[in-house]
Amino acid sequence: MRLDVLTIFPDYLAPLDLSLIGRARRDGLLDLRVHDLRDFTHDRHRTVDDTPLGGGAGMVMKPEPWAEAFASVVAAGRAELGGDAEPLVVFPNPAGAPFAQATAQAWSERPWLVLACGRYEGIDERVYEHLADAGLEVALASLGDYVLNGGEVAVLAITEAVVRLVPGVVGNAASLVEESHSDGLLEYPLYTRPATWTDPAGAVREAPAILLSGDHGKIAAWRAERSRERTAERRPDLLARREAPAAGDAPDTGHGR
Ligand code: JB8
Repeated sequence: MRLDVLTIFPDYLAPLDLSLIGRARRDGLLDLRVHDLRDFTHDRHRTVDDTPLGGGAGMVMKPEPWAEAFASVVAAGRAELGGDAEPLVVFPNPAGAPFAQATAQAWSERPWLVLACGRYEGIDERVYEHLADAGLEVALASLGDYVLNGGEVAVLAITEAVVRLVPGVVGNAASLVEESHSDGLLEYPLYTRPATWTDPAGAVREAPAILLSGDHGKIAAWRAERSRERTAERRPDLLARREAPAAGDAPDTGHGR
């Protein structure tokens, strides 16, 4: 998978050299390029922002550096990936569509994402219009109903959620099937040794005996029950959605618990 990130803070993306994503890059499963938006300016001060037309607080990102950056990054990607490759252009945006596990799954199956990090109060609206008119597929994605200072932290989260679903990136593919949200429910509780643990306050805490029974059918049924119970308690919205999926929800996987 090819990922291009556009940002005025390239150093913010340094964690993508580490851990699972870093290994995916070294293994050739991920070709990640980080570009400094200021390299697409032409003035002495490398200006990317200006005051909002119509007035208001803060600054707005100017359209010209964005248009030049996209022209450069999209041309380079097309040349390197081959003639028919087209990117999905993703803008983290608190006014975007909710980014969920189903989004991560769908995007992990794409050959090429361009992730564009806004800053200040946001980007001149004409940039989105220009990209759509140029025939590019554009998605605005929100991590949740809160506001960050810019798109970089969202791009870190989106990249991790997407790249770990690329085949070969996570060593044990079975762990991707069992985790929270893979089937629209929260994961069951996990335990490891010691089966009897005395906590620092002196309380003796037993792991559920059924997990030591060796009866895999019973263990699966117990976990399914805990999964439902926990989802009903913490995320009733997820259970409601499984009963009556809304337009735009993830399709039923057919292996729900
Ligand atoms: C300026 O909360 B966010 C987000 C916030 C932003 C920009 C982009 C994304 C640009 N503020 O996802």
